Amino acid sequence: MNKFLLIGVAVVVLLALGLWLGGGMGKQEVTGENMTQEVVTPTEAIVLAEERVFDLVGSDFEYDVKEIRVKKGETVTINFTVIEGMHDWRVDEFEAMTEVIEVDGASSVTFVADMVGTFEYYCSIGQHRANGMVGNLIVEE
Ligand SMILES: [Cu+2]
Repeated sequence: MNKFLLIGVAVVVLLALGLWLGGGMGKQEVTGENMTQEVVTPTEAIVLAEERVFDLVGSDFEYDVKEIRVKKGETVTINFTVIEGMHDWRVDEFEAMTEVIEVDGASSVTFVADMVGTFEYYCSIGQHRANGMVGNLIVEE
């Protein structure tokens, strides 16, 4: 009795081993149920940091864009031009600033918006800021 059981177990083990090795054991039929399916996981999309570009025009004494909204972590580029007077664009919190330019001039600055909040950008020339040459950079989570 014991011997029979042992042989039975041995056969089952051998069959299982045969299946596992992919060879099959002679008469043993390989059914779909017992086959291991290869699971194909979709390749994770590579998420590139968003790059945001804004064109701003300065005049006496305002920016044509008064609010810029970005997401935290985005790389922000400001392309600044002037159609009147002499101005710059800067945000102290990100130590971002363009050059001071005059009409027909152009200056760009790129920075990473790595803090959430509302930050005032302004022109640093004379009393321009006090005269309202400001805007808000809003960085959202
Ligand atoms: Cu100005």
